[in-house]
Amino acid sequence: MILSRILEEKLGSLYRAGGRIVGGVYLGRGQEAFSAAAGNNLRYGKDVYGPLIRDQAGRIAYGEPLLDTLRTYLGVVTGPMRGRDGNIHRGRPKDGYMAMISHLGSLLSVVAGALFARRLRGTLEDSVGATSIGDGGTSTGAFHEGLNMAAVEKLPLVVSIANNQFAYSTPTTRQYACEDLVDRAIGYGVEGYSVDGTDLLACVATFRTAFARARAGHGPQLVVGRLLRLGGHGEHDDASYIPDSAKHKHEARDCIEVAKKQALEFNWATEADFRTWEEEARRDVDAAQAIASKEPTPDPYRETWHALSTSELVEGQHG
Ligand SMILES: Cc1ncc(C[n+]2csc(CCOP(=O)(O)OP(=O)(O)O)c2C)c(N)n1
Repeated sequence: MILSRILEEKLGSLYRAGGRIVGGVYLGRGQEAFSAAAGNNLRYGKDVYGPLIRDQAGRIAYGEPLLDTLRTYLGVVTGPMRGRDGNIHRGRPKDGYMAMISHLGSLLSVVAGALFARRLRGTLEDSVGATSIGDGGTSTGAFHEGLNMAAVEKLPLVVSIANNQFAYSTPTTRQYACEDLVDRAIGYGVEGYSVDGTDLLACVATFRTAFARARAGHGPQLVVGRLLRLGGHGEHDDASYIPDSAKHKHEARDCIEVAKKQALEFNWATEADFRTWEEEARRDVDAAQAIASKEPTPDPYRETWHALSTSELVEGQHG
C-alpha cells in the first residue's frame, strides 16, 4: 500500500510537470487496501489477474516489478507493452497477467475465458482468476454476460467491485436501483461479500475467504468494497462534483492512515518502521524512474512499428 501510494504520487507529479508522461494517469488513492488485499492472494505466473485502472496496489501485491510500471508510464521500448500502450493497459498475458481493457466489463469475460480455456485444456489445477471493476462498470452488458457465464460454469473467479460512490461524476443514486451492489450476487447465483474498503484488516479477511472459496470449487465470488475515490477520475479531473458531505463520511477515510493506526495500536509496527518503509519505497521508485527515463522510446519510422499486433510483436520476440 505504501509503495503504491508513493509510486502513484510520483506518477501524478510527473504528469503535472508535463513533457514525459503521454496519455492519462488514473490513480488508486483511497482504494489501496481493497486492491492490495485482493492482489495478495494471487500467485504470479499461476493465477490469472485482470486489474483495473485503480489497481496499482493490487498489481504490486501480485508481483509486478516497479520497472514495468515506470517503463510503461515513460513509454519506453523495454516496457511490457514496448511503449505502445496507454499506461494502464499493460500486462504479460503469457504469465496470466492480462492487459487492461478500457471497455468496462470486458475484462471479466477475458479472465473468465482464460479460466475456462484452462479447464478445457486440463491445466486449471488450483488456479484462480481475479478482476475488478467500479460501480459504474457493473451497469454494462459485458459485466453481466461475463459474470453470468462464470457463474453457470462455476469458474474460480473473484470479482472485486470498488464502490467508490461515483462513476466518473455520476453518483451511485443515478447508477443502480438496488440497496447495495452485493444484492446482485443473489441474482447471479454467486457468493457475495460486502466489506469496508477503508479497513485493511477487514479487506484481508474477506478476500482470504473469497479466494479460498473460489479455489475450493465454489464458483465466482463477488466482493463489494465500500469506499470513496480520494481524487479525480484521472489526474486531468479535479473531482469538483464530489460534495463536501461525501468527504466527511466513513467511506472517505484514508485506508493507509487507518492501516497505520491499526498497526500501531496492535504493536505490529512502530512509527520508525513506517518511516523506514516510506524511505525504502521512495528510494526504489526513484531508482526505477532513473533507469526507465534513460531508455529509448519507440521509433515509429522503424519497420517493426505496426498499428496491429504481428508475430514480430509477440512478447519476448522484440529485437
Ligand atoms: C463500456 C464503457 N462505457 C463507457 C466508458 C467510459 N468511461 C470510462 S471510465 C467511466 C466511469 C467508470 O466508473 P466506475 O466503474 O464507477 O469507476 P471509477 O472511475 O469511479 O473508479 C466511464 C463511463 C468505458 N470506458 N467503457
